[in-house]
Amino acid sequence: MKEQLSNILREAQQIYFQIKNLEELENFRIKFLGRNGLLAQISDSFRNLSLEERKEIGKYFNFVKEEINKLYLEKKEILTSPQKIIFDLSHPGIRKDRGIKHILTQEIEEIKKIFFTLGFNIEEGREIVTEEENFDSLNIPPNHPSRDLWDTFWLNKKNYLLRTHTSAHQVEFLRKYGVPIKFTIIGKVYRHEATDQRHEMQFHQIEGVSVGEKSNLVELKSIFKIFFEKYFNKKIDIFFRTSYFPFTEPSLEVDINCFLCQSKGCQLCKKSGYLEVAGAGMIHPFVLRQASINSEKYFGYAFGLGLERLIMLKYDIPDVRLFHSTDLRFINQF
Ligand code: FA5
Repeated sequence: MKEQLSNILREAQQIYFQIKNLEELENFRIKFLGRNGLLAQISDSFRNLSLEERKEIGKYFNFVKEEINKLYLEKKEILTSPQKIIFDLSHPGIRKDRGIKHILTQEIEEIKKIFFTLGFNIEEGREIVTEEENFDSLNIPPNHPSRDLWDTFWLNKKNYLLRTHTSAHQVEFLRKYGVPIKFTIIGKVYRHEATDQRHEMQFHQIEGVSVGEKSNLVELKSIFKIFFEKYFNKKIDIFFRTSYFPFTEPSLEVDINCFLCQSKGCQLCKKSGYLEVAGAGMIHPFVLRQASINSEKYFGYAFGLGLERLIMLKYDIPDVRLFHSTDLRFINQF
């Protein structure tokens, strides 16, 4: 009888794996656990056993019945609970959206690669700098308007601020590396100003610095030319305008044709037909001296590119504020 019972249990375990729906499950229940099922039939024959035998076989009977009942309840839960359907390999999958790198991160990686191939070390600096680093070391006098509350985010700790430009690290890395040297600093900068289509309070800059005995403006212009052609993957008209920065002499501003109006003049380019993408120039001897570099022997050029403006030109993005919006329709395009 014990053998009969173990055969019943084995059969129930085999059928368990073939049950696909509730109707098959009900047949399972009737066959094994029903009033006239296999277990009920076998229990009828207990009458012919002695008390001792009945005790022993009764224990095993209860064990088998309990096991089959467990199988029944387990399958019932699988068939009635929706989560368990994931075990059905024929069931269509649930589509999950995958995250992507933000366009700013993608382009920073691309730009780092280009400058690396042009021989520049890649640095990041810090977003919190001292007044000395951001202004004094760059020949920006104490009464200069850029130190004003309206341009700079000052921190509570005296003399500390959120860097307003990546130039804040020029002297630091010149001191660290010595000359000759070429490096870039890529990262976020902050300006306390009103935002519009071209201006954000928080944006990214790419600073380039090169100091050597022969660094000159012609090399600076070729670096721009090569960089823009590699970055935009086409020939680009670049316009150099004379300008003024206290830490460069001579100073330049660099413009590129406005993509939105094809240089006809629109709101984005303030009707000029061009977009300013960088400030640049030959490093002022004052700055070289701050880094203990002999300014009679060594010359340097530096530039600061606005990353968001470059990406706007590359992908025809009409408003800089879109970069920090959480609009997935914008973010998922790239
Ligand atoms: C500077 O920040 C200088 N430090 C650049 C420099 C470096 C000059 C080395 C000489 C030598 P400027 O404030 O013009 O310069 O900013 C540089 C670029 O950052 C601009 O050409 C523009 O592309 C971008 N930019 C400036 N302000 C904003 C803003 N509010 N939002 C987005 N991009 C901006």
